[in-house]
Amino acid sequence: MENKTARESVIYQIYPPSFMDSNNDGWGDLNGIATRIPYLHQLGIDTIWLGPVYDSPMIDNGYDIRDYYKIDPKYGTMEQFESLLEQLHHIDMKLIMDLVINHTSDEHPWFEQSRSAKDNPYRDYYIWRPAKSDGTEPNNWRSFQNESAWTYDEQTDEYYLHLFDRKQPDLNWEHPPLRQEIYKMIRWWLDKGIDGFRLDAINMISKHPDLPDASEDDPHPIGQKYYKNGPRIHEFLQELNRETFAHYPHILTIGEAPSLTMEQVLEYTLPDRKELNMVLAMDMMRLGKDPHDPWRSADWSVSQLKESVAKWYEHVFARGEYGVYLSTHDHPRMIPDVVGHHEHNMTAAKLIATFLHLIPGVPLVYQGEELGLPNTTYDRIEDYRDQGTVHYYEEAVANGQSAEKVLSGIHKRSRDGSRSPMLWDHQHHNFGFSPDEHVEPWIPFPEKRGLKGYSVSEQEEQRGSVLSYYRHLIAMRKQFPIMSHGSFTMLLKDHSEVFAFIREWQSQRWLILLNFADIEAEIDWTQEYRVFPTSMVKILGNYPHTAHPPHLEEEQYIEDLQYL
Ligand code: TEU
Repeated sequence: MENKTARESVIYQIYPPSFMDSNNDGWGDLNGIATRIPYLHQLGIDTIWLGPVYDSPMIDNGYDIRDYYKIDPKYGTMEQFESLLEQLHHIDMKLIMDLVINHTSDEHPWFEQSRSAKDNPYRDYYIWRPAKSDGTEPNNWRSFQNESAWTYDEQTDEYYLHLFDRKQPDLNWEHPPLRQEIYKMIRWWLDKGIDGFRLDAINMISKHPDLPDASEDDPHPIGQKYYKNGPRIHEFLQELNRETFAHYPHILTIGEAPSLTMEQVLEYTLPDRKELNMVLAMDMMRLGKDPHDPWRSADWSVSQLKESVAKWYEHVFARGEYGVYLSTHDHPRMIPDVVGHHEHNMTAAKLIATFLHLIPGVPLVYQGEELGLPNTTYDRIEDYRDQGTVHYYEEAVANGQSAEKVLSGIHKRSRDGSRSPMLWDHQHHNFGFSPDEHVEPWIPFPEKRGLKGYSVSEQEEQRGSVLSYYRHLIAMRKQFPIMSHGSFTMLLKDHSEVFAFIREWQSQRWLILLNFADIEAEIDWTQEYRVFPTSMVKILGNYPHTAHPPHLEEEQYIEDLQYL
């Protein structure tokens, strides 16, 4: 995709199990998504990133693929997929799919072959090693679930590597026939006319060939320095690009590649390197997380957020693309972490929305964020669905920690926090998630009484809702290129609560002031204010009745913005 178009887009992430169910099984599906196209259209987004909908045993909600060429029956059929794609294209919306090629499900036929015998032709599609001479695992790497990254398989008396769950064995990219199979599959999807991919865990596909032991003091998960951005990663990505993406010039490829230095970001994204169009700026999501223990929260400050935004801008913006986001299906929703001390969630939701859409980078909106949904917490472990969460709970309780304490960590950090179903219609018992309102969704809704005002139906009716604010911000991006192309200058660098900056583009100059504290902020303008010598016009704010051009009522004013 050309840079200009990529940079101007707003991407919306659909997490398929939780978006919309059309057939009353409590599980989101493709036809459900199709019924919500008008909603997506009105929101104004131009690209959908659809989570994995391939055939899968669903131990990781589809990130464990059994058949790349088939739609999972829980989601529907290939015909339904094609119809959805066609309907989206009809209104000029793009669809990118999740591409999970670091691993498959252990139920993928390749793995079934691979594990059956050492001399099976598929053996080297995966990474097998014998035990060390002392009988222990081939090395001390830990998986993202914080177990050993190796599982022993009796059939051939060897271990296979899995960076994620034991039911997600890692593919062996060192093996050329595997790579060719992957390229074939990617071309097959691109030939269907999809508009690109979000590449899952893509910087982990090249492992250090010796698979060495790591230091036990390394950040979680131990071993990552030997497989993140490994020795052959760029060779693999350039080959992948040459064999697939290069033949489809209008597609968009977004890499999920955690823990990159800025130099590494450029290696993945500089156009002349011919690898990916952009990567996701993930380090902001690490704020508030203890690097050694994913279940512990850490203190974070607005200054860290400033550093991260400035760093990406300075090193990448002029030369490559990157995506910015506030939450995904892997992270708790950001509001409690970032602005938990705010009394008014909806105001806070608009604050972080303004942040997301006004900082440099392509914004990715995760479903429900446009409603200001808070993070979901459950009081009983039985209500959690994420494997990693359940493993952690069982292990911690078995090690003598109190269930209450473990749950309180889970409340802050579990991936399920952002996975409860969309709230479409408050008049239905199940918020319109399934047509039959008595159907229970696969994961419970949060406590009902806390949800007043959050549904689409309520926010459609309510002037000044978070939903209307998102619609507005997204429409503004189309109208004002400054939001995608403008330069960025940080102001008030040392202020501990206020995030202030200027964007400039051609003759426009915007000042963005974000107060992350829930009290009024003191600002010394003597230096910064001088760049705005003439009168300023307020064009957007998250408090309804603060200053705006005095001759206009708020409502008229918001409408008039269209014509600014
Ligand atoms: O996540 C990969 C990833 O990089 C993880 O670090 C992620 O941040 C972690 O799971 C958070 O706890 C991707 C998908 O987004 C995730 O849903 C999958 O479980 C994972 O890959 C395996 O496919």
